[in-house]
Amino acid sequence: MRLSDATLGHLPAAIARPDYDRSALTPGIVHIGPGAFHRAHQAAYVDSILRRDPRWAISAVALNSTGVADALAPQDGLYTLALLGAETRHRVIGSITELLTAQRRDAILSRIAAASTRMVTTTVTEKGYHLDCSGALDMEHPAIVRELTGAEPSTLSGWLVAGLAARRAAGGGAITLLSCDNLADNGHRFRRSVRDLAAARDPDLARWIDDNVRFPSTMVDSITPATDDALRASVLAATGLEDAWPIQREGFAQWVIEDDFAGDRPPFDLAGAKFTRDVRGFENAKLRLLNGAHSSLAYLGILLGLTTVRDAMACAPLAAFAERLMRQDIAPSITPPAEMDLSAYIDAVLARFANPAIAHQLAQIAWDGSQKLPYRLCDTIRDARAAGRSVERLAVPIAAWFRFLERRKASGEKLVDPRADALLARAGEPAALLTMRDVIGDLGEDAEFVAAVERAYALLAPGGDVSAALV
Ligand code: CS2
Repeated sequence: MRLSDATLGHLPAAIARPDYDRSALTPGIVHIGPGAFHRAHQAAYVDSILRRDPRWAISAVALNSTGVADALAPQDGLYTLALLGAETRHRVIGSITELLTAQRRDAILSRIAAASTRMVTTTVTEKGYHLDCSGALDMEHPAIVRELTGAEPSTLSGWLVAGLAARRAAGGGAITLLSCDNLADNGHRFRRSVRDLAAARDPDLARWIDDNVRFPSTMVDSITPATDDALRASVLAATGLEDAWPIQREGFAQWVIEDDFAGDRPPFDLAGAKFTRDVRGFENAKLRLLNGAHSSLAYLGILLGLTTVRDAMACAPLAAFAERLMRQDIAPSITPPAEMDLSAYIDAVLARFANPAIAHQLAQIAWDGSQKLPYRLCDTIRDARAAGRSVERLAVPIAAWFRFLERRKASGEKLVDPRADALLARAGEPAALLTMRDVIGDLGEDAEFVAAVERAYALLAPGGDVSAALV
């Protein structure tokens, strides 16, 4: 029997389920990119507030594939969320009430235009914003060039420019656009991604955006390993209902949102989110410490022949390296908010990484290095150089990434990265990789950093002793 509205009553009593009348919900949020992270994180927060306010259900828009709609439409948008821990808990999430794919152009645009929609949220990953290394919309990117010639929308920027134009025409009123991706200053970057295209195509619309659209920044956090067959089987065993696409995540979740909304603000604080005027300290701590250490464990762990974050943390020299990196090299670059104790934050991140209930693939974290490393490590390295601190240890994960690229080139295994061609063409030549300004920025011209990368790169040579680099 398959999970759906009609079968909810068959769930065992221990499985949490929507505590509200789903038929009374109306969509107040359009979410673009309903992948695993959205369904693990924001959709669960929304699920927790719908009893209180049914006007915030989610219309989920998948721009690049029909997979989520195909899996969830027969389930009335319902899916199971497994919260992994010593005792895994299951929760059926009911906050997604509509699933739209790019083929439904008019339906998507009317949803964005409707006055009842008060927020558009996104999880499209770093590459979905099409920004160049200065943080502006990349006007030379082929997909953006197509948007500039007025073709049908295909990128996030194009869809939102078309959607906001429809909203202005329909008198839908002010709206909040909230990026839920792991980018520093994600509100500002999201704004560039949308407003720069509007300014190039329709300057009046750009002015309307300035007057009517807010782009708060956010920090989102919850470790979400990809769905696998083991999860499908354990969900079936626990719930008795088949679910074509269940989601898993750690029990912990955090959401800090800049309090800068265009109008109505969903009461996410009632579900544990935090509204604040200053999100930057939280964002930097999370991106630089957690994600910076995650990427470091991924590239070094793969070189060591390891598979999961849990295995990497069980490798004492690697775990100790990650801890030193966080405490000694990354933490000094962060100005934490007054309420945050950085040392306790690092303790918690290390414990989360070591969670024995989670098999988070290092290969998943290794994806899209060219998009992730600028925020996760390069900003920290730049700050360390400016402050005169050593970058010897920080150079190690960059060199490990270079060796990882080289291995992929040699093995022919697919490199998941929008810059894969350029990276593979340069793999094996650190000097050439260091000239990629869109990834490394001006660090490639910094002799001290370049020398540190070259030293670490030599230590990480195939057949060499990786532990020599883990100092
Ligand atoms: C991970 C993140 O896949 C990755 O690159 O570092 O998805 C990480 O698990 C989340 O940001 C945790 O909130």
